[in-house]
Amino acid sequence: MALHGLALPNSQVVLSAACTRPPVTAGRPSRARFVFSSTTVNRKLIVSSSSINNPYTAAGGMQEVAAGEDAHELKLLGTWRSPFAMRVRLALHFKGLGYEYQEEDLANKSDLLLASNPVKKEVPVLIHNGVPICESLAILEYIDEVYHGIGPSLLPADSYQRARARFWAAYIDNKLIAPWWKMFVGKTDKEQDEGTKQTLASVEMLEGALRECSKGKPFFGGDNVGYVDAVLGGMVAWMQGTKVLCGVELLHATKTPLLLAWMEHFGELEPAKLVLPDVDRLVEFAKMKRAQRTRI
Ligand SMILES: N[C@@H](CCC(=O)N[C@@H](CS)C(=O)NCC(=O)O)C(=O)O
Repeated sequence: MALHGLALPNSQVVLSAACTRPPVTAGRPSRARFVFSSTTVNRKLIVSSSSINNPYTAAGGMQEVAAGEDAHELKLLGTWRSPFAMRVRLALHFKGLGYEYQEEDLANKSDLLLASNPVKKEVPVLIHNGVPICESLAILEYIDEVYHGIGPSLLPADSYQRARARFWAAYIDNKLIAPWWKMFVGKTDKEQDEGTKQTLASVEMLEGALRECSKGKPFFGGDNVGYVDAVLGGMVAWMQGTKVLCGVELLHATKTPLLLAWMEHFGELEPAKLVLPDVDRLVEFAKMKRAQRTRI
């Protein structure tokens, strides 16, 4: 089997290959474009450097994605410090999918971002073969569906477990990130105190969620990272910077031992090492934004 490598931004490599096994189709938006011959198909093998030694992707990180030249074009618009963009990047790496990354300047948004997300004008936006998908949780579900069978599934197969994972993902957005933000930039001491109380209560609640979902395994997804891990994973660097930024210790060896261990295991994953920003850099940036009273 001949492989031809092509370097992409973000330390990714696209390999083209000719082989004879049945094609792995990549879901609705792309499927219509593919024409497969019954015996031999051209397809692209997408390898992201993060997944080569990543136990969370099958076949050593090399994934057959689709046939056809334009079968798999993923471009992500994000910012390095956005927990919402980070969770999408993490999920793409967990699944071993190559993508092009475009860093946005939120003070001077690109025409592509404005055209791709005209309603909210926010990152992240994932552009799949020219079609934009907005909202981080919707993006995670999209890639899990479209690339079903490619890399590990993010959401559980069981409907009840899936509903539960979605519940905790929404909880992280509404009950952890929203009050965290209040704690960080609340206009009054009262507002900041309320944010702190809510954030700490939510962290304890998430400790219980992790206990239930993981069943003694390291991740919300069990042995492997899944949807909730990616969603909370986007907040890891922010949580680590919280003590310096807000004077609040979020995790405790006695109150939240499972989350502490989760954070350690999570940080050891190759995708996390690639995607999560340096905490000191994040803290300096956040302090500067807070002093300027401008949005992060
Ligand atoms: N609910 C959205 C939140 C996205 C969001 O808040 N993005 C911020 C960056 S962290 C943004 O793009 N803000 C636009 C701006 O500041 O103008 C999601 O999950 O994708």
